[in-house]
Amino acid sequence: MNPKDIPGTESCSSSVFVHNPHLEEMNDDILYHFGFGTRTHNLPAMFGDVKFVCVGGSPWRMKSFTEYIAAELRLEDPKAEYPNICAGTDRYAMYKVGPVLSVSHGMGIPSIAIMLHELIKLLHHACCTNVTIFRIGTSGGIGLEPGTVVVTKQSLDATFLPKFEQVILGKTVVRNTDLDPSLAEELLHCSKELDQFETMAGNTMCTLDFYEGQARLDGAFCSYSVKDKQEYLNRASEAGVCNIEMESSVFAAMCKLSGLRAAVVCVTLLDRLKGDQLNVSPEVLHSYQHRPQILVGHYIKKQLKKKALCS
Ligand code: R2B
Ligand code: URA
Repeated sequence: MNPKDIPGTESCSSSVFVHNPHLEEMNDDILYHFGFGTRTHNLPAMFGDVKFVCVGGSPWRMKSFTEYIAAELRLEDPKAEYPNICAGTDRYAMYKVGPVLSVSHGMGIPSIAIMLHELIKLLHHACCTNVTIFRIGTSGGIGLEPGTVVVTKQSLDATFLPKFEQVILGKTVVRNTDLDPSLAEELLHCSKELDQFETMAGNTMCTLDFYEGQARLDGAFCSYSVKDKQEYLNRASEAGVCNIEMESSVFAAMCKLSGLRAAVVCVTLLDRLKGDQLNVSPEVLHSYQHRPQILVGHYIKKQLKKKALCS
């Protein structure tokens, strides 16, 4: 459905692109996993002012990001509870404060891909323009002090190639995983201004699994030796991989297709050259997980300040 067909949005045009001629022929588009529809929800009224989207694995973390950014931007309402906008479904959670939308995506490529299809259509139907999107998350580091924040230069697959492959109609389609280099640069600049924790730029390996897919020795199954594992992680390191997670490749590919300026900011929870098990205390884990939020929060605050000065 064209946003122009929604009553009251005749002059609307979005800079978030969908590439699907079939949408034009639909008179309703149900965003099933969010619990919205273009006929039942006035998406431009609900989301038209969104300029920043922050996505991350856990619903709890995305709610806490919303509370944090509300306080940072002084948009908090003491009475506000920040309800989950997707209350009709428990697949994903979504929160909004001012121009900042925060959405959970679950774990792994299939889960984030479904969410991104619907998010991109939502932003398009809502006539959003100039949207910047961030994935904030956790990862395993390679040779880094736990707690280090990595801003992704390039997302690589488990063979260290910068691509995301998807089988469509029985054929493998290869998409590139470029992220916005200037946005990554600006985030690194923000980290220097903050000077609160180690932040670096590096490649991020995106895998299909947390255990064997990331060369762990502690899964239910393991058919390789300690030496095989070390050799694989050393090869990853030689390919510039600084951290390993499970969503960046499809995130980069889909954001690029839709014209969204995108960055991936993940904190490392452990050094994979030293071990596999995550045994940090809940308090330390909590403080590490907050770091990408602090960095992205600082960036958003700066951008909004700049915009206010210009207007
Ligand atoms: C990081 O952490 C999760 C696995 O524990 C996964 O979603 C990821 O990318
Ligand atoms: N998330 C991952 O995908 N891997 C880790 O080692 C830690 C968090």
